[in-house]
Amino acid sequence: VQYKYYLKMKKKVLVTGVTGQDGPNMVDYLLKETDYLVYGMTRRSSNINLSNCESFLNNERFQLVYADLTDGGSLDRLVQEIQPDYFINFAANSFVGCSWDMPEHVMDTNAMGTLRCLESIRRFQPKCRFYSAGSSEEMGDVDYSPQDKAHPPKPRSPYGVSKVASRFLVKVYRESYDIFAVHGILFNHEGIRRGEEFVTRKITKSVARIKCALDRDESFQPLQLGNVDSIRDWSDSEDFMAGVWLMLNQETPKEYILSSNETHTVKEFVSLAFQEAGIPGLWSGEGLDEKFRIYEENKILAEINEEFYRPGEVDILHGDSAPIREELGWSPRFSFPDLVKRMVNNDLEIAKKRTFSP
Ligand code: G4F
Repeated sequence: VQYKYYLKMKKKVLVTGVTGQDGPNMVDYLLKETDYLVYGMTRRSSNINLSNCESFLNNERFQLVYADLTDGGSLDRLVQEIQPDYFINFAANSFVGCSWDMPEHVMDTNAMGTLRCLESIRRFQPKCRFYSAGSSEEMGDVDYSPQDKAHPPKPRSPYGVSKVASRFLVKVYRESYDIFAVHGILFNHEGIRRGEEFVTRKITKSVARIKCALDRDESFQPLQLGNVDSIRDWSDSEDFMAGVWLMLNQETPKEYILSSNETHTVKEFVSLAFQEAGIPGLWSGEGLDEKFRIYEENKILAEINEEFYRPGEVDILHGDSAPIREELGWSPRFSFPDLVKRMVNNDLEIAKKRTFSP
């Protein structure tokens, strides 16, 4: 991996999952807030989508590198070549819903993937600081709210289990080999780089599609959703990057929860997103017959489709991020309405461009 001479002495950060959401947000954060060299890792595939990487692909302190969490040899090679000072693992199969369809793949990528990263560090770069992306899905069938670090792991999905396994692997490697490894527990975090299978982006994309159709007096398919009573603690992913970096830069490895400390239902997200696009609506009906209609009109904007229910649901996630706010001074910039507004406006821009370009 070639860099200009004057860049060679700088510290190096390896960030995996660079084509996803958190990976590129972390790269943006590091290029802005540090003078380090940043290596963004992605898998080799015949059709790599780099659309989330446009802001830094040409930055002279950034380098795209290839390896795969399911291939330990490729990680070993990368760690030996780069000799990173920090290894931030955001790569994962992160869609909870799909973890029932391909549980082995999820365990292999997420849990065994963490193990492979830790093994590479242990053997080739033991002084490297490692970040493992934990999840509020580890809380699962919650005992109390808000959930803090002491909440027992009670995962409800193969995805949740994979993250609990990662958490304990990190602990074991820290205690057995004195590796600086932290496993931050991040509650839901979204944004304009969010994948379309996650509920927030699915909603904001549909809002943009429906808004364009209404503006042109065209018909449209309502947004189809599963469990709209689900309660989540949503933040903007960009805000979490500073928190992750703080966790990695303490004297001793200590883990924290990152969350907004407030909760909203999927229904509330839907209402606010349509309202943000200038389409106020109302929920009515119950269960599978519940619908979201344009206010004082009969047009259906969103409805329930059983297909999107999960075999096991986490009904409520509500994080307690007081410790990182009080001890490390972390605080978010974006509120829940800010998040919804940013995502809706971004998708409206995209939809308008698509509609009017030749
Ligand atoms: O957006 P979601 O798919 O996110 P989920 O399952 O909460 O997981 C996300 O957050 C975790 C942290 O808590 C991360 F670890 C994980 O990687 C991911 O980023 O679903 C949110 C809620 C669920 O309760 C789901 O059942 O929305 C509900 N929902 C209702 N209708 C739907 C839909 N979810 C999706 N994806 N699609 C629907 O149509």
